[in-house]
Amino acid sequence: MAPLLYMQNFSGPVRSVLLTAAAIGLKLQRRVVDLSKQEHLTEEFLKLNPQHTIPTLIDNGTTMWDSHAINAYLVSKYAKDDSLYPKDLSKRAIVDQRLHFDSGLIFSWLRNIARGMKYKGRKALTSEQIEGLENGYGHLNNFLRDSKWVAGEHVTIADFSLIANVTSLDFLYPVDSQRFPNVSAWMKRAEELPYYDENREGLESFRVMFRALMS
Ligand SMILES: N[C@@H](CCC(=O)N[C@@H](CS)C(=O)NCC(=O)O)C(=O)O
Repeated sequence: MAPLLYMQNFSGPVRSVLLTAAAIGLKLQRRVVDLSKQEHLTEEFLKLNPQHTIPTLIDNGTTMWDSHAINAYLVSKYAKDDSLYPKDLSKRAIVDQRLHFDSGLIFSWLRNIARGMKYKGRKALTSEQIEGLENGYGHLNNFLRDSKWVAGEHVTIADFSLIANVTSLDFLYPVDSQRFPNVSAWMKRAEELPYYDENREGLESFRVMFRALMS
């Protein structure tokens, strides 16, 4: 049976899993968990994931969450080769560093900004948030200085995590193509991936949601 993904596609972490599955040609069963209806806080969902986050995946009786862990698992188990998550330890270390950069910095600012808008009624970014994003965009621009993708010449799951979250952030605080040209070029490059629609559709839902919150 195909792995079951609990999801809502406005979420960047969810979109990174959709990109990974599409890239390896894996069909997922999709079950929407509507955060606005607090479906992630039901007893049933909390039994699966007490941290109540999406994406959450069930495969063969194993439940897991955190998009980065899910993506590494899916590639290791289902991909026909290891290019998206190399087995070579030196290459993998770079991919892992970028994944942690996404978790610890990029997504962490996205979550901070999104929660401020959803729960505190903020309509714009604070100066601290802008500083955090400028720092994040700057590091990403450096990672992309000598390579097409964030961890080298091949697309990896680190690109999927970062592209999903950076395209969301780009709506909230646009990436300045003069100051961060490598990031802008990488975002355009990602749009050419044959499975990029997996990001596009949910990104549009994200934009609709946050356009309303910011107006
Ligand atoms: N690091 C996690 C973050 C997951 C996350 O925070 N997802 C958000 C939606 S974008 C969520 O489920 N929020 C509901 C909550 O935290 O209660 C991942 O990459 O999967």
